[in-house]
Amino acid sequence: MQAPEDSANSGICRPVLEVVEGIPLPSWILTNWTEIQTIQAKPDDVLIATYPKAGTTWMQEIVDLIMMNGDVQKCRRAPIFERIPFLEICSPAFQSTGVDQVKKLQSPRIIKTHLPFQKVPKSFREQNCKVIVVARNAKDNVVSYFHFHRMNQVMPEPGTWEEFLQMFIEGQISWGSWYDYNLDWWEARKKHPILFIFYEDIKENPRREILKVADFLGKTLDEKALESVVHNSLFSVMKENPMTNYTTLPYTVFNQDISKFMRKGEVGDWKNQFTVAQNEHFDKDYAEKMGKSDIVFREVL
Ligand code: PPS
Repeated sequence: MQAPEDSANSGICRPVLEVVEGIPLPSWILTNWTEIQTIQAKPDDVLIATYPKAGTTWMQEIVDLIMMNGDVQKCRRAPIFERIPFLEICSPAFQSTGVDQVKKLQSPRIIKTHLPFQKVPKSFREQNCKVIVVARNAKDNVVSYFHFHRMNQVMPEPGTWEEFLQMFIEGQISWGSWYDYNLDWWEARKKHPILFIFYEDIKENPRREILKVADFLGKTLDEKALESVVHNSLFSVMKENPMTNYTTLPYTVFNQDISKFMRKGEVGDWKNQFTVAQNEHFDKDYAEKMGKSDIVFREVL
């Protein structure tokens, strides 16, 4: 995915949602659905799978830093969306598709996706590729997603916060239901090589979680390399790094005057957005959808 020309005539406009195999997706993905689904995985491919705004970019940077043994200069070779392409991206805002980008990568290929396990191209499942899933508590996730819709000009219109929250609860937003997504991947980890990491845990103890990721990838980091990974994946560092903060994209795509891509990076920011009534409504619905699962998210009450 290369950045587009910063032009008023670039054909960039907000898409509508289209349901593809039961998942609502921005309409631009449809044009490339067959290519996405038929991509050929390699056994040493690694997927970073996340519901949007759950900590994808953070994990992408952590993984690239680990793969580069903490060498930050190597990680500044290109923007994060070129180093670790987004499998299903296909939009007039970008010159090449995620599938084309993935095909050009050297192995081991690290690939970002927001698809639920059941919709990940079957080749990745057949090849038993490793997957790192990052999950974030639903309330912070929806707040982050709302602000992202406001600034991202190639996502559908978010409407008001009240409207967006209800669409999130109903799963009527891009990449569908947060609830189904996380339950699906949580279940999948019983039969597939999946490392399930929580955003809140990285925030609490980045060193501990980075070591888990390195171990999963079969990498050993010496103390200096580990310190570099911890430091260079801090929110404060990534926010100022043009290779991670998406400022290389023009404002016609990400209008960061509306909201920064690296917005707050906090746990519990939802308390600044939810009303008391919205919170009660959300909690009741959450208990109905997630109550039977043993997946436990923190920091939501
Ligand atoms: S995307 O568009 O789906 O790839 O977005 P994603 O990267 O998943 O999510 C963006 C949110 O993650 C926050 N973020 C971080 N938090 C803590 N530490 C680090 N290093 C970090 N990097 C990104 C980012 O700020 C977005 O969350 P909000 O709550 O909106 O700030």
